[in-house]
Amino acid sequence: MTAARTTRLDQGWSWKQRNATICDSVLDELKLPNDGCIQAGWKEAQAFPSEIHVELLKAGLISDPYLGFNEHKVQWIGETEWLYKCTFPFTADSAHQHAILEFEGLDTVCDVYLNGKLILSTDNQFRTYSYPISLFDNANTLKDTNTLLLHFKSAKILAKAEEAKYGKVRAGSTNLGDPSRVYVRKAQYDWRWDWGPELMTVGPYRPIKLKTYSVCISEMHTRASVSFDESGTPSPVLKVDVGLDGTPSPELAQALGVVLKDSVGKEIRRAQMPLHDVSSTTSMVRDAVSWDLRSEDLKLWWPVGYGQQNLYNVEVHLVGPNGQVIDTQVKRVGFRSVELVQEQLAEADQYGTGTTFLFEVNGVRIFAGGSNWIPADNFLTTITEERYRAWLTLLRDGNQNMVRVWGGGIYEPDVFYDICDELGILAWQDFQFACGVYPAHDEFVKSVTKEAEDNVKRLRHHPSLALFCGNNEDYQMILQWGDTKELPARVLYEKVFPEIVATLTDPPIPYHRGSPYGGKGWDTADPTVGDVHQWNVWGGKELPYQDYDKLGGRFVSEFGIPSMPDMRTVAHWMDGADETEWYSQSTLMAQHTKAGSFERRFAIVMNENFRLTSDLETYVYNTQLMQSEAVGYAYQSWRRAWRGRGKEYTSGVLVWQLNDCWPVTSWAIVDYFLRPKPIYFTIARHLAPIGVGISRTVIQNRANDRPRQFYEFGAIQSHDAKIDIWGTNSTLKPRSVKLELSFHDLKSSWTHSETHDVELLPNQSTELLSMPCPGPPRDGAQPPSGDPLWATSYSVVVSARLVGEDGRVLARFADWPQPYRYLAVPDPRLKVGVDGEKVVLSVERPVKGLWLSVEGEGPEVSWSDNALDVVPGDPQTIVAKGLGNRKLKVAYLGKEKASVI
Ligand code: BMA
Repeated sequence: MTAARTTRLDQGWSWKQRNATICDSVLDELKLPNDGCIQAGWKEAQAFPSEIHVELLKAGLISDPYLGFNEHKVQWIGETEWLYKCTFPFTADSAHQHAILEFEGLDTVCDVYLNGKLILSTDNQFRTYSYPISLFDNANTLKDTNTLLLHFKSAKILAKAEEAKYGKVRAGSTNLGDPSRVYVRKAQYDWRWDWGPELMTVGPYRPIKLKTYSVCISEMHTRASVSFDESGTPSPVLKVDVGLDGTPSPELAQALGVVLKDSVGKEIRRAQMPLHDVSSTTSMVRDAVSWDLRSEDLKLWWPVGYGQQNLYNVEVHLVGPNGQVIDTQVKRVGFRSVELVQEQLAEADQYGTGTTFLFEVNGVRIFAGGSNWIPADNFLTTITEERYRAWLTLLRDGNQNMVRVWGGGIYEPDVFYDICDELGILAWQDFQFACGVYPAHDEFVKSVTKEAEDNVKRLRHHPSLALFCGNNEDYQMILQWGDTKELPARVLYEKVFPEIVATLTDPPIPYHRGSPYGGKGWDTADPTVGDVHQWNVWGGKELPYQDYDKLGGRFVSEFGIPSMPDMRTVAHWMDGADETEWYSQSTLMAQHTKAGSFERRFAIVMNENFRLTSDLETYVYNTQLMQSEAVGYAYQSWRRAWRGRGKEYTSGVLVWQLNDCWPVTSWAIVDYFLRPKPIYFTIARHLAPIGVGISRTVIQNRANDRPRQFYEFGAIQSHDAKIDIWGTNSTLKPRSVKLELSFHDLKSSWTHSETHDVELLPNQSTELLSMPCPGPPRDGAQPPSGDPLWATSYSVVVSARLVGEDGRVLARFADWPQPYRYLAVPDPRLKVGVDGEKVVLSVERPVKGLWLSVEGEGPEVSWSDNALDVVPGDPQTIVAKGLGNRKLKVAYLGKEKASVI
C-alpha cells in the first residue's frame, strides 16, 4: 500500500507563439514532432507558474509595458495564440489506480492536450479544473514520458465573439475597458481600468499538479465556530467534514484521523474514526469529528487591535489497514464568530434613522477602517509571498483592520488570506464582477456557479474572511446610467451566490448582494441603509472635499481622491524621457493616469485648494497633500460617526484604494513600489486606537456669506468660528486623558493654550468640547459702523493632543485655516535632531504637511510617522528604520520642493 503522491508539474516548461499560418492546429503540431513548427521557436520558461508577458520580457522580446508608452506596443500579445508545453516522467505504482491532473489556474481560454489528446477546454480563469485519469483503462493516458500542451487563445477575441452572439451591453465607461469583457471570466482589469493598463496576458498562472492514489482526501471542511453564553463565556466547537476520492474500501483505507494542534505544534485533541460505515458510494464523511472544546484549551481569533490572532492546525489523516498514513491534508483555522449586523438604529442622525451595517466579531462591534485592494500587479505570477506580506503588513501597521478584495480583479491566492489571518485583517471578498451588465445565459451561470463553489470552498476556513459580496457596483451602474432596466446576473447575486455561501460555509460567512447596495430597489446611494460608494467629491457632483462629513453613510466601502506617486516612481515611468516632458500635463503623465476626466477633476480640487504651479515636484507634493487632507478629513468625520450602541451611524470606511498594479497616478495610498503617500500616515493617525479630531464651522454674519468650505477667508466678514473637538477610542475600556489645546496665529506671534480633563468612552467616539475659536485681539480696530464684526481666528491653527496618565502623547491633530491657497505660511524655523534612526522635529511656527525623505539611493526607509503637522511646543519623534548615514530631506506647505537639511 503506497501513500497518495502529489507532484507539482513545474519543471521543464517551454513556450512559443502559435503560428497558425504554419500549422493548422495544435494537434497537427503534436502529431508531427519533426515538423519545423513544433521545434522552432520554443523557449524555455523562466518561471512556473508563468505568464506570457513575463516570459517575453525576460527573453528580451518586448520592452517593459510599465515604462513610457510601451503599453501600446504590446497589444498584439493579447490577440495572439500561445503555446506552453512540458514533458514529465511517470512511473506507475501498482497500488495506484487513479490519477488526477489539477489546474489551479489557467488564464483563461485554453485547450489542454495530454499526449496529443484534448482533455480539457477552459474558459474561466477563476476555476480550478481537474482531469481524472484511470490508470487501469486501456487508454494508456499516462506513459513513461508525457507531454502536456496548453494552447491559449485570445480572451479578447472570444469576448468579442460572445458579444456578437449575446448583444452589446453597458459596462462602465471607456476607462474600464471594452464592454465585451463581461462575457469572459477573466480578471476584468486586464481589459484596462481607470488606474491600470490594458494587458491581456495568458498562461498557466497558478500551479499544475498530478496526484496519484488508490484512495485520497479530496477535500476537508473545517467548521471552527464559537458561541457565547449570557455571561460572554465562549464555547468553541470544531467539526470536520472530509471528502474522499478513489476507492474507500476497507482493504485500502480503514480510518480517518483528525488532530488539532496549536501554532507551535502542541497537540490539543486527536481522534480516529473507522471508515467501515463509509460506503464506497459516499465520498463525503460528515462530522468526522464534532468536538466541544473548552475555552481554557483554546483561544479565540481576533481582528488586530481587539486581541491576538490565535491560529490552530487541523490535520486529517487517511489511515490504511496497517496503520500507515495514506494521505494527509492540513488546514489552519481560527475560532471566531462573525456577523454582519443590520438592525434598526436607536436614533436618527443627519441622514435620518435606518439600519446599521456593521461587523460584530466574537460579540464585539468593530469599526472597520481599511482599504480596497486591487491586484498588486498586472502580472500575477510576479507577486511573491514576500510582496503580499509587505502590502498587508503596511495595511496593518497603518492601523487598518479591513481589506476589501474588489470585484474587478481576482480571488487572491491562499497566501493572501493566510497573511490576513496572521495579521488580524478582516477580508471582505467580492465575487469577481465589476461595473457591468453581466449576462446570465445557462453556460455562463454554470461556469460561474463552479467558480463560486471552488473559491468559497478554498477560502471558507480563513478566520479573516468576514464577508462575501455579490459584485462591485453592478447595481449602482444601473442607477447611474438611468437607461438600463435589468441586470440579468441578478440571478447570480440574489440566488446562486447566497445559496452557495449558505450551503458551503459553517459557521456562516455573511453575504451582501452587491457593493454598494442599500436594499430599496436600485437605490445604492441611500446613506441610511447598506453600504455606499461616495464618488461625489472626485466624480459625480464634484463637491468640495470639505463636505465629506455630510456625505457619509452606514458603511462607506469606497471613496477616494487620486494623487501623483513618489517622484522616484514618476521618474521610473518617464524612463529617461527628455526633460521637456517633465511637466504635469505632458502626454507621458497622461499615459500613466487612467482616471476618467482627471484633467478637469484635478483642476477643480487643486484650484480650489492650492496655488497654481508649473513646477512638477511642487505639483506632485500638492496633489499628495490634497489627497491627504481630503481623504483624512473623511476618515476623521466618519469615524466620529461611530457613536456607541444604537448610534453606529458609520461603522466602516474603506478608502479606494490601497495599492497599484503598475506605476501610475491613482487613488492608491501607497504606490506600486510600496512607497506610501502622505495619506497613508494620515489614515494611520485617524485610525489609531486613540484619536482626536477637530472640525471648524464658520459662523456666518449673513445668510448669503460664502459657503463653509472656504472657512473664514471667503467669508472674511464672518462673525466667528466654532470648533468641535472629539476623541475616539477603539479599545474596550474607557480612558481618562488630558486634552491639550494650543492655538497659533499664522499672522502674528499670538498663541493661546488650555488643558481639559476628559474621558473617552470605550469603542466609540466621544464629543469633548465645543467652543468659539479664539483668535488674536482685534487691536481696537472696528468695522465701519453698520458693518458686521469680523473674526480674527481666520489665521489661527488649532492644535489638539491627548495625553495619557503617564504623560505619553496618544493622539494629535491640527486644524488649519482653509483653503491653503490663501495662506502666507511663515518660515517654521524647523529644527531636526538625528540620533541614529531617531529623528526629533521641532518648530517655532506651525508647519503643515512636513514630509521626510532621504537623499540618494539605498533601501527604502520605513518611517514610523510622516506627513506631519508640527506646532511650537510640541516636538515629535519619528523612527526612520533603514536611514543609515543618509541625509534627510524635508518638504512642507510653502516649501514643496524637498531639500536636504
Ligand atoms: C470605484 C471602483 C472602481 C474604480 C474606482 C475609481 O467605483 O469600483 O471601479 O476604479 O471607482 O473610479
